[in-house]
Amino acid sequence: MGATGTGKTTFVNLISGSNFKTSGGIMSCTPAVQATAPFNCLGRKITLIDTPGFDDSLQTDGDILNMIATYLAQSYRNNQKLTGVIYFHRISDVRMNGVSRRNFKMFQDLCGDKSLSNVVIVTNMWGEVTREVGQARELQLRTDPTLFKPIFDKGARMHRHYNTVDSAENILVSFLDDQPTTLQIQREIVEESRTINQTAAGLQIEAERTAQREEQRRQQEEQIRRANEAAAARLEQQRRDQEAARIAQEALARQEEARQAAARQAEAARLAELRRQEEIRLAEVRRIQEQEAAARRRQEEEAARLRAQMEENERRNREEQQRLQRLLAEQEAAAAASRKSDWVRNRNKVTRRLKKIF
Ligand SMILES: Nc1nc2c(ncn2[C@@H]2O[C@H](COP(=O)(O)OP(=O)(O)O)[C@@H](O)[C@H]2O)c(=O)[nH]1
Ligand SMILES: [Mg+2]
Repeated sequence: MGATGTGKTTFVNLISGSNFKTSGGIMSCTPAVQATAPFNCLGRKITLIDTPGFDDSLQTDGDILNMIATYLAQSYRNNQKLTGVIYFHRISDVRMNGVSRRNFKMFQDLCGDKSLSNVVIVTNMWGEVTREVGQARELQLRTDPTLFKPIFDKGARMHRHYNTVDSAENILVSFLDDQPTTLQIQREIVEESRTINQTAAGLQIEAERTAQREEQRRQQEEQIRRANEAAAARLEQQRRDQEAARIAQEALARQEEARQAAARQAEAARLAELRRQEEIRLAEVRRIQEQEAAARRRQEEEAARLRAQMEENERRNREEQQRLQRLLAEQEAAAAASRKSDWVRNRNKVTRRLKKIF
């Protein structure tokens, strides 16, 4: 067992002479559990069982578990016990990534603690790293409690594989003294009559699915929350923009109002000035008219006074004339009685006076 691309099929082909398809890239090439034909090795008849990894590019973990579990359960029912289980790990991997950890977890759930003394962790691809780096990583895999240490503590072993038949044989040799074992999933399905989903591995997959769904739900909620926040922010921005536009509009309206008020004021001042000038002009006209009227009145009064004076003069003249006529008549009458010369003199005198008057 082991993650896709860790060299399981290559190992199986190398030691068994099989010709199972290996993968050259990220696509997995072991679509199903496949057993080699029994082959002779180290004086024993051996059958190797190759499995796909729990990170198949085409099948779900559930599908792969179904295949492996069904195969193992059937083997157990057929009384074909397993002598050893190999878990492959590339020493060239810089660290144990998520895929490797998930595969290892599934591997543990399939085996169970009781089979760990039949388990060998095989590290391969040693040619890809320097000896120092490889040794350091091997030590870490052996001693880090988050890596393989827990299963080593419970009886599992570790071997290097140098991609040679000798190296592969050495690994198989290490199983020669082991008693055949029953894996946990075989017990769970055959002896405890659990469905695959009820096995530890099945429950693990279900827990992962639930965690995935939970994570998806959380991400969706997060997306919705972000979208809502973005929408709220957009709305808030729109509201602010509208508010700014409203304030700007109000300011414009106030400016326009002030401009109109100033224009009205200026117009009112202009009209008031016009009115004032008109009033001044009218007052001037009135004053001139009054002056003219006064002059006319004075002229009329003067004319009346002159007329009255003339009338008075005429009246007086008439009276004087009458008086003089009377006097003349008296004198004429007296002349009859006085000297003619005197009368003549008097008459001449009166005549001169009359001429003066008229
Ligand atoms: N350098 C090196 N490459 C290997 C070794 N074993 C497998 N490979 C290569 O790793 C790739 C994946 O191998 P494969 O056996 O299909 O891996 P599986 O998916 O675990 O069965 C192939 O290109 C192999 O040629 C090894 O021991 N050393
Ligand atoms: Mg394979």
